[in-house]
Amino acid sequence: AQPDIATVPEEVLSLARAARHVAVFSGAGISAESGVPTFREVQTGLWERFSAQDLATPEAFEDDPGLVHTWYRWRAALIQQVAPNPGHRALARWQRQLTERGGSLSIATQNVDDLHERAGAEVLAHLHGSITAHRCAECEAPVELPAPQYDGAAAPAQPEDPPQCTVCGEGLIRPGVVWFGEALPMPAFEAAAAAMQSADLILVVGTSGLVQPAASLPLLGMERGTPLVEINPEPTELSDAMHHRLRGPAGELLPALVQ
Ligand code: BJW
Ligand code: ZN
Repeated sequence: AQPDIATVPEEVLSLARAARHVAVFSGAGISAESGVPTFREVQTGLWERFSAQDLATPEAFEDDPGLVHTWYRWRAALIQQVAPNPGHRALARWQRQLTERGGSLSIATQNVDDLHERAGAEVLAHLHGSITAHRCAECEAPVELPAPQYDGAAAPAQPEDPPQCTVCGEGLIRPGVVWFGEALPMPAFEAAAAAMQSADLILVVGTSGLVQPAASLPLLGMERGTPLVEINPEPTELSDAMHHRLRGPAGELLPALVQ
């Protein structure tokens, strides 16, 4: 037997082979093996004293726009410097295979990175926005910023102020992401809900399942009895609701699942 196949039970392999419409709900853990830190990891450099949860808020941006802006620019630089991993690539491959056979694989991600896309997959829903999109915090005008100049490997020594909006002349430019207390983009949320409700297999990959309302999306499959499979090295808030729990890194388990 091939060693990597042994980590996925036969029952789950046969679910994967039989599935025509797969829905994937992904979180920071799928990008961890690419070198993008998850939200519950301890931060370094300028952000040492802050948790990611504290920085991802409108209040943090109001209190210290430079700190939050620089954090996002540094993360954008890091994301730009890293590459998709075998987990992202396995999903992209499976999406192509299913689409060719008249099926589908829908990805609803909480991640603001573009690593699914760079692996060749189409993403149905970016539930928490995108780190490369920007808009005015006051008038909401969309703005394009040049690619960040930081070295993503090292945190910048000094915070840098965000640019000012040239449309209204008042607001500061903020990242096009969803912070705590903000509403998720409705079209993305609805598309993800529809994909979960029509799937015949749901994969929950690399998420702690702590952040609502996104974390409730895969549970929509329970109404139809759709098999739910979790891929995560650790138990999560969603684990109890899963029919199968595959404990290990997504970069190894996803390629083993997609034959
Ligand atoms: C691996 C791995 C490997 C490691 N392979 N796996 C009760 C009910 C409903 C809501 C609330 C509630 N209490 C509070 C709320 C509100 C709040 C919330 O949920 N708070 C909780 C913390 C309790 N939610 C909100 O505020 C949301 N908005 C909202 O509710 O709006 C209401 C409203 C309606 C109408 C009008 C106005 C308002 C918004 C939530 C926005 C979340 N935003 C962030 C930041 C995005 C930008 C950025 O990137 O900076 O989204 S926070 C952060 O958490 C980010 C993530 O997408 C999200 C989820 O995190 P994720 O992806 O699960 O990562 P981690 O780090 O938590 O977990 C990583 C996992 O990977 C771990 O399990 C590891 O084991 C695993 N792993 N290596 C596989 N190799
Ligand atoms: Zn403006």
